[in-house]
Amino acid sequence: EDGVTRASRLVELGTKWKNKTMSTTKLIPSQASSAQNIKYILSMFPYPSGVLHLGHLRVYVISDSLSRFYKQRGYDVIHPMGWDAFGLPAENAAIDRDCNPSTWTYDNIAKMKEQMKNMLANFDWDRELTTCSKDYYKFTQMIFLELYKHGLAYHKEAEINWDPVDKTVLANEQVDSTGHSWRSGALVEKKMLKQWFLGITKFGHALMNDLKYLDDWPAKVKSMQKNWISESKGVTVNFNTNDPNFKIIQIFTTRIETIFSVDYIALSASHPIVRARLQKDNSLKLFVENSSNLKNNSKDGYLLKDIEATFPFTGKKVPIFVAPYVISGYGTDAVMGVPVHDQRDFEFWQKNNNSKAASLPSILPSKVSITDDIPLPYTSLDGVTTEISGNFSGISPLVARKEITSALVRENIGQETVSFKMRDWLISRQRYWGTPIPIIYCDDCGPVPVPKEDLPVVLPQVKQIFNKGKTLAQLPEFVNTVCPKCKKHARRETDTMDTFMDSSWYFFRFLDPHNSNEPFSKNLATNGMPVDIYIGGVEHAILHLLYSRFISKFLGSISKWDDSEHLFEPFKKLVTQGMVHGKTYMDPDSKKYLKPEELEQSTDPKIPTKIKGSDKIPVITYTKMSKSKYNGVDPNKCIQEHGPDSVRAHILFQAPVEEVLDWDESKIVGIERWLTKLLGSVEQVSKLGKFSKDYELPTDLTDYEIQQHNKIHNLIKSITLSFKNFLSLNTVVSDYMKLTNLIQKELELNNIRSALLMKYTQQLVSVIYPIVPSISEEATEIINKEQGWNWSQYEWPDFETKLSPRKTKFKIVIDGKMKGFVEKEQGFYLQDHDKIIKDLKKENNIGSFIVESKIKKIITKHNLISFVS
Ligand code: ANZ
Ligand code: ZN
Repeated sequence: EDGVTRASRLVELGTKWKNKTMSTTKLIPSQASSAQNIKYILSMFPYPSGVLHLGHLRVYVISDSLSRFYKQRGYDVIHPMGWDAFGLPAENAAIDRDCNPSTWTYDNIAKMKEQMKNMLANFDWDRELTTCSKDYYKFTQMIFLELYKHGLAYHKEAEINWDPVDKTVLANEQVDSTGHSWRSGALVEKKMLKQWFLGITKFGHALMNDLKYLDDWPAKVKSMQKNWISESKGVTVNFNTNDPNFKIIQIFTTRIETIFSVDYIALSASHPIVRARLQKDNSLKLFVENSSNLKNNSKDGYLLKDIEATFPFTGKKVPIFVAPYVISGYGTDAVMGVPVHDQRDFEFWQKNNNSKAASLPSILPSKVSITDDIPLPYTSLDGVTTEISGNFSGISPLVARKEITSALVRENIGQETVSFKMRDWLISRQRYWGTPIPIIYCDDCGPVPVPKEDLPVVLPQVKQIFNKGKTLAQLPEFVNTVCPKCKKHARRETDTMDTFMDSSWYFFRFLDPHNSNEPFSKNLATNGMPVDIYIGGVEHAILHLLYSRFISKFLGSISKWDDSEHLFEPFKKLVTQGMVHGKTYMDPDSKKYLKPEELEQSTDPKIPTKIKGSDKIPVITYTKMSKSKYNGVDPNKCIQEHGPDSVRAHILFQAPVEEVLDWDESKIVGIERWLTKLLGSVEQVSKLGKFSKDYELPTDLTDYEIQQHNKIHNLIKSITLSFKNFLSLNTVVSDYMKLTNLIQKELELNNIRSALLMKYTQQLVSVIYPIVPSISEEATEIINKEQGWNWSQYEWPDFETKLSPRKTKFKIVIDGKMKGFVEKEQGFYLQDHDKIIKDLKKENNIGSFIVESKIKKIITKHNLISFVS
């Protein structure tokens, strides 16, 4: 057979059936389906970069296959697609190419939409949304105003992460552990700026706690979220100060039992006392500016010489430092330093207070005396409290923790609290291409929210983008406005929102995409949410998923949607698909990566690839696709060469959904052969005669037919369960192949009646629809043409329970000698010989006579099995 014609037919079929969709009940708002019957299947929507890459392809093949499957099973499937269209790449492209970000974005959307259609992804295009369209961002602004109304959006001066390359502020989540920007890779600087924050920490407990209900989320993602949120149970304690403007410093500690050993207080650069002093104290200002570029593991400190702190319990006085190791925005921005019990505090004290000895420990191992020489700091919780601890000495540290806390609460100088590592979400971005923050600044009224009826605050079209990131601020017609309250002259906020805000609620909008009054109707959201299956990259394990959970919970808390358990979790099942790795060739000597043109590839798969002009065999590995490794694959080209269904089946067949996929295009030939064979078999079976479209399984099946029926229906069962329960789509494809082989074999053997074979063929054509839709459509057309039917393959076949076959006695003969009888199902002798041997070896009376290695031939009849060696 000719590989090229084979492939080109598959390509043609892709084009032929490209726009064929299977309609289900349209979930238009007026005829909302009942919640039980809705399956909401969602792929993470892409950034419209203009090119679909293999990662996209993999996600959309998964979601498209699932959505087709559930449609066949009778669900009202929601399978929408949209565009996460605001963000820096558009802005940078506009600067580079001197065009408008909007033009660039919408061009890319058009391109990507076409590519999605080419891969036969069947999205609900009537639900399409684009976050940069004002029909969408109007409601992003409305949700911001809801947050504002509920005290969850606030304007605050804070130490923020500044990306010097992208010239914008970053959320903490966007800075990696080495202090670099997730996007530009630049070393992030600290700056003080007045910014808009969203109060995600108010939902910290629910975000943490409810993870335990997400049974269908990967454990890895849940633990990443846990680590990110990181709930710490502790105590806040008020220390008095002699600062004339601040009477109290509140510290947060998780080790209150060590408080009797406190030696100093340390403040972060954001602490109000520090803020207040910055203007007057130049050397402090210098210290803060310099240390802003230091990491949090710096041991530097700045002593505030004119003030000190007093622990009201004991009257103990301690110095106050400003220290970069105190993280801005965590806890209370103030810590009590306990050098004898904490490593960081120990090092800080050594560096900043050499002359003065640290306090004695308040906890020590049980057998040790306070004057003994033990290595410090003593960080363990084992032991007993020492006499330093006054009324609380001689008890276990955990008991002391409880008792000291109660005493502080009683005296009104302390309180139990939880702090989260997760900080409030900084959403201000000093960039143009984003949702304008709907706030107006008035000299008299302060920040005033834009009234709902004035939304959207439209992002003005601009001719030029300023690389300094201040584009909106330079547009007087945008900036100047009137105060909604007092009608005096006022200025608009010129920052835009983090694009993660746009994507934190888009799954609600998909349920009611044309609503022009509100983001979505409560009824439709309640019916459609949560998303049943959400598919996307594990790179979103923290940011996007956490923000989406937060906004969903917030919208639930203000009654914008409902769910019976009141968890307000947006995504029931989360599937994180693995990466696609490309085939990488390396010169074994120079260790250089080789370009395709440096290789000599044979069309014969048995001949290995060589390095051109030599006999050297390159080292082949699979690695993350990148330009520098010359291992990138363009899915569009692949589809043009092999047809969409070959690529779809290949991508699913090569690896389980959650695992890394090593992209080896040479293996696609196997898929092409299978699909071609499948169509050939369908054609042949359809030509066996004229049959009834709704042929019922007859009652007089022969044993052989029963046996084959069971084989076929076990495969259909396995396919159904793989889709439904395990999402093991690679086994679905291998079951498809087995089914095809079975049918082809029966065609050759002619052992089952043709009407039955036709029926199985129809069932095969139905179950392949989710993954190879154009092949399924074509096969249906072939059948209908030959049979003169108008049959539709969309209904999913039931798998019937195994009919129990009658038993019969087989005579077992080995090399002409009778060894005994075995009772088996009548069809036993028809099975694979390997299976027969395996089963017979288990039989007590004859098993020991059968020596596999000696067997040359097996003769099987309806009552006899004879081995020849
Ligand atoms: C006194 C103390 C004694 C502490 C001791 C620890 C050990 P986690 O679990 O991370 O929440 N801390 C509080 N606020 C901080 C901030 N903004 N930046 C840096 N550190 C801060 O740890 C809480 C502990 O980290 C707190 O308990 C506090 O130091 C410090 F033997 O208080 B501890
Ligand atoms: Zn005003």
